[in-house]
Amino acid sequence: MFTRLALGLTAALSLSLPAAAETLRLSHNTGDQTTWQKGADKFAELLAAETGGAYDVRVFPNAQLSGGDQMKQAEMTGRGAIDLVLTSAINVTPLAPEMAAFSLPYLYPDYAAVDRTTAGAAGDKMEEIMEGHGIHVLAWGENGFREVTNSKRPITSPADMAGLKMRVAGPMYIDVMNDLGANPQQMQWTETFPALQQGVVDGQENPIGAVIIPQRVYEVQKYITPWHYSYDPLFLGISKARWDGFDDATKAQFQKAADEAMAWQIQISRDATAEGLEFLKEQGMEVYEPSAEELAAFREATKPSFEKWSNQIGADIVQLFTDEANAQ
Ligand code: X2X
Repeated sequence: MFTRLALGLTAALSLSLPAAAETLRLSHNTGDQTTWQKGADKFAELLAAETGGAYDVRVFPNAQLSGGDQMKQAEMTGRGAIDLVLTSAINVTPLAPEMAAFSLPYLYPDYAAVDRTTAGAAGDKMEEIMEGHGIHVLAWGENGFREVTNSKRPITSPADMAGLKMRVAGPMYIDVMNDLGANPQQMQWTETFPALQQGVVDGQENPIGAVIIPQRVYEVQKYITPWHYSYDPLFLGISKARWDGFDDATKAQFQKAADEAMAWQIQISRDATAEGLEFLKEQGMEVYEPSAEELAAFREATKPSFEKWSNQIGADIVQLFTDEANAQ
């Protein structure tokens, strides 16, 4: 009796339990309320649905898997220590300096120009370069146009940047801030909020919808100028070793989940940005919206770093980007 019951129970259990899901670890380097996190969660959800639960994507925020080092995630993914990464272009420039092309100062007039680039030859070229570093890019997402905030004064012209202690993420932004007369320092994003709070730095720059609002930067910053000086895309990448091990059907499932999740992530980032300035005003921030002439002055001031980084990236690649950015 007991044996029959036990056997019956075992059979019922084995029928009701799906085959063990394979766990994949996904790293990103912002907090758990950002549109990065939401995009990663959406990918996990869509992939589970696509594959009938065969893959369980676990999302790790704040660059936990790389000891808090946001620049190290891509390299770890390239050698298979991390399965999936969702990060922005500027974070992979130590590995692939060409990725700085996306973020050259004042490259893009608008979102349409951005979308032509990621969908076109420039995006293809970057995917090929990342593949060479062991990362298969599944889809492009959005961090966004990076806007400047600080605790000292409204920024209306390059002269207002003089001497401001600015936290930046990556090497190109050090040069751009130097062009503007600021005093830049590279710092992990996870360390930036307390640094702003304690006055270790005066300001920072990040996209409104994807980062500034969900990470509550308005609590420690008074002034924001939407100067659109640099665009930063996200990409969802998978370790090439793992990707190459999938059959075609599995690849198609990953591709579909990634395309849908990142298209959605771009949309929620743009929506949050569009409503963002009003929200930031309500939170007590002072917004300065520069005129076309004022924007031209920032663009003019940042030309030396555009030139310097164009040389580093290579003329052919920069040409691919400028062609698509300026196409009609
Ligand atoms: O560190 C930043 O500023 C962030 C979150 O935007 C990036 O990852 C580049």
